[in-house]
Amino acid sequence: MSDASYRDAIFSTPLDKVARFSFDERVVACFPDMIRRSVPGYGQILGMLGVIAERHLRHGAHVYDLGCSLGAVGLALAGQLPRDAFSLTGVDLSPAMVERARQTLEHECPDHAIEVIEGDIRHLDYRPSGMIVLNFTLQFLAPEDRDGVLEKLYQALEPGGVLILSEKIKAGDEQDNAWLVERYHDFKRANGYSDLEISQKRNALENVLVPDTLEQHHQRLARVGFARSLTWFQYLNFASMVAFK
Ligand code: GEK
Repeated sequence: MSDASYRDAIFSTPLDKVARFSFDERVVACFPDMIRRSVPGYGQILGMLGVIAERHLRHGAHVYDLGCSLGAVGLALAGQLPRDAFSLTGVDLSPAMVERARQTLEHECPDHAIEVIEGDIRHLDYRPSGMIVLNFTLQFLAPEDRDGVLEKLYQALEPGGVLILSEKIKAGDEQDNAWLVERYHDFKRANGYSDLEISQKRNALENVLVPDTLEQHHQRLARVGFARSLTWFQYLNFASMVAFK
């Protein structure tokens, strides 16, 4: 077992001060465990990306994986598509994530044209692409930065290209939202997180992860130019959308 598979115990002891969540070395070490136990449907979403790419991606087209963390999207696509089917650029702000993603991808799929760069997705010069994936990344940008990034992505997509946007969402109705959040905490409990871990992580993510409603997402996608978008997956307060250019 590699050390990338450490169990996430970051919020298992009381912290003097509530630390703001950040993607540092500590998070990197247990990230695969953390995301699998914390994001309902994470594996199913990754599994469908190759299926969607097979249907929509022009052969040999370029793909972006924005906020790539340890490179799971690249790994998923490389596992399902031949090496000449696409080239991919993963981008992440965290040097620790980028370093580990490079090692993993180099090791797991050396024949695929996959690169990982350290960068801020708000300020990148995007090249023309057939598919752009934002898998649980837009939610970490300040709300006022979200339109600007999506506008750039719309411009970068080739006609016929697709954007995949997976996000933690909130329900517009307060009562519905409370139910989803409570069942989400049950989901985490069932995956072995204690009440202390759940509440400390919730505090650490406050103001760091600001979710939108599905309606806000679809309205934003329309505002930046996408003629059509739909929600293809939802599991509690986590959803994935596809937008077509
Ligand atoms: C996966 N997609 O496994 N520019 C670049 N990267 C950023 C920025 C930014 N402005 N802000 C945050 N990040 C992955 C999971 S994790 C989701 C994505 C989670 C990066 C941040 O460093 C982190 O690696 C990633 O976005 C979010 O499919 O941890 O819930």
